Amino acid sequence: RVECSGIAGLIPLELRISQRMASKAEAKKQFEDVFPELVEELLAHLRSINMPSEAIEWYEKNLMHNTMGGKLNRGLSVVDTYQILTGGKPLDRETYKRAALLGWCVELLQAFFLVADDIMDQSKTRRGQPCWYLVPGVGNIAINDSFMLESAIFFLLKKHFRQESYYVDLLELFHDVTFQTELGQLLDLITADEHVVDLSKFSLQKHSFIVIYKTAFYSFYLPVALAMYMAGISDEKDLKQAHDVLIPLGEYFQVQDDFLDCYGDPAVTGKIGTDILDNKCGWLINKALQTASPEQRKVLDENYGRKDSACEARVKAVFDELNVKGDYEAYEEKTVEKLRKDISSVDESRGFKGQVLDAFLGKIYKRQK
Ligand code: GPP
Ligand code: MG
Ligand code: MG
Ligand code: MG
Repeated sequence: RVECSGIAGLIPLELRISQRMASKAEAKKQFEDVFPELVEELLAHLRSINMPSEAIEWYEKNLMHNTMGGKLNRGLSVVDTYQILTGGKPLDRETYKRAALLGWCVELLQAFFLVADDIMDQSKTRRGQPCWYLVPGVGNIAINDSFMLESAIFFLLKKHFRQESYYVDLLELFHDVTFQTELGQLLDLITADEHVVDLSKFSLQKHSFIVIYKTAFYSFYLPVALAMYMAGISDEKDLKQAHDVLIPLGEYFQVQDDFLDCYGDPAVTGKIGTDILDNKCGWLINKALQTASPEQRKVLDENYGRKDSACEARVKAVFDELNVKGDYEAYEEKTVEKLRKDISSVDESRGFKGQVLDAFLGKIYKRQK
């Protein structure tokens, strides 16, 4: 929102926007600066058990290649949420580092999922670089590397949060959310048979389950719930208020991901879409199935999920004929309107704040990457 009155009104709009961008980049830089210290703690542990140096170097590369280089929205939102919940003032150095550590644990969880997901989806690039399993010399070792990214979370939590009354809550949260994500990934994978294409297995209802479980819990609910535990604003009722907006928000985010898989610019998203080739039960194919004529349905049946770029192009042509892009734009507007309404009715009497949810919505509305 651009304010037009008061002192802000005297500063030219372009300058205010560039200041906001600068502070966003600074916030990211400040957050990034915490990571090398955490890597050092992990490597120091390996040294302490006399792990040979080649293994220590390998773990360092795994951590750096797979955890850095993304948007870091999930991790940053732990810090942002904590700051909003504690009154909005800048955090002192120690408090900042603890909130950032929890943020990095979300990023490590994400790194663990993405390394494994790229193997399962046979993706080629991630964040503009080759997927980890495709880096020469890595191959199947990437499977163990993904486990080691997950273990880093529990090592760091134990080291820094073991004495806190909410330590068990943090552990349970990471375990529950990981299980939820795996349940979503399971349905995502078994609905996308590699050899048998059967579009009658797809539905928007199944899609909704897949995306809520594989994405919404870990990307949206987890960062906010972590910050809420740390801030001591973790009444059941407030966790539920956060959950009830963040899950639909996460569902909307993954619909965007499905849209960008087909219509995004790889130079901007950093990844090349594979959903049509992979026979995925994505949002676009489900929308197309709702309105396809018998002829268009035949083209979809014969070309969806085939590992062939000519088949992929035929599917995209049907998507264009059916204007699924227009359906997506209408979905986006309708969904955002409903989310704004739900956020405005949040009960703030116990300290939880609707602003936390607004900040998320602001970050993803009309995103291109
Ligand atoms: C995103 O799906 C979902 C995940 C990254 C969760 C993976 C879960 C595991 C238990 C491994 P996606 O395949 O659409 O993401 P992207 O488009 O980034 O590959
Ligand atoms: Mg996947
Ligand atoms: Mg994938
Ligand atoms: Mg995707």
